[in-house]
Amino acid sequence: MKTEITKLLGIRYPIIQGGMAWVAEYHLASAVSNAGGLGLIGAANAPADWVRDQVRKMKELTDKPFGVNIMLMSPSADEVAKVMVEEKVPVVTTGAGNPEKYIGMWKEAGIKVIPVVASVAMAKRMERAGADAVVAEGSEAGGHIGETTTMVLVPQIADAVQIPVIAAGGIADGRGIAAAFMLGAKGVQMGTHFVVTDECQVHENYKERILRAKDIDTRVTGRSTGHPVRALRNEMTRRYLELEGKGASFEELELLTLGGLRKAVVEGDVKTGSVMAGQSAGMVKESMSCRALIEKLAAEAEELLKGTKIYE
Ligand code: TUI
Repeated sequence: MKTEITKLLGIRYPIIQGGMAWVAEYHLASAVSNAGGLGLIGAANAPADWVRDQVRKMKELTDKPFGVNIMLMSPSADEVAKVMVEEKVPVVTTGAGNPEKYIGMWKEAGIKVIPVVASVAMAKRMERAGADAVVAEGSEAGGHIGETTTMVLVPQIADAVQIPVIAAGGIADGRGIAAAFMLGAKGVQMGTHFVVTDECQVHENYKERILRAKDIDTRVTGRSTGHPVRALRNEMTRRYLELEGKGASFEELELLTLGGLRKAVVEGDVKTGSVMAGQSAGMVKESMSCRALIEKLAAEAEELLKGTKIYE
């Protein structure tokens, strides 16, 4: 499955594992990289030393390319950005903001830079700033999201920039990958399906919720505060949306979500915690190893794309 993305990143399959907060640590990321995809460590709100330690553990477990996702709203983003250079991380992806001020420093260090964007304007801006590729993340995705769905975002971004586009949001099987390529993507990023893999360290309750989720089981909280976040519906989303509907303040709403992701991932509190997941949760029916998942996805997509001119 050779594409511009496999060539750019030096990986076998054009499949990237999302750098999910609290979920994407070195056990998961190294399994994905060893299986021929690109594993990402999610720096989220973690301090720089935690990220450095994760990167070093990653290097012990794989000699394949890997990356770190930097969540730009994090108070430690500046420090984590420097760790990328010091530890010679091969690939950096960014989310939830504009990484422009770091791109020069990363490019100088030979790092491949791939911002996650949710609009055409941001994709063009990232290309001008020197990004090597962009992840076009549609609003089917889990966690912090934009407004536009993958189906319409990916082709518009693919038309607007010369750099390769990686599609994300709503992709959980080979059909989704084939569709993304038809829309102009050269690779895909997936989060939700990787949460239920054997190597992913999240609490069993979290995996269970994803495996049992139906098509209509996600909710988006925080649209009124400007921080829309998609998660599986539960007591927390129900109370949040009720309060949000009554015009509650940002502070009042924050109390409900603060630490909610950690509570769900680490403690397995899937009732009052935040079980972030994408709409593709309804398509995720089975746990398996990262290698089995990646090989299954690649085989399905290849079968569908046979005879097209997608691969180089
Ligand atoms: O970042 C994500 N997904 C995330 S981050 C996260 S941690 C968190 N937890 C609780 C509340 C808030 C965050 C959980 N999930 N995806 C990448 C992504 N980036 N989606 C959308 C964007 C984005 C949005 C605006 C990228 C750029 C952007 O630009 C704004 C600007 O500065 O113009």
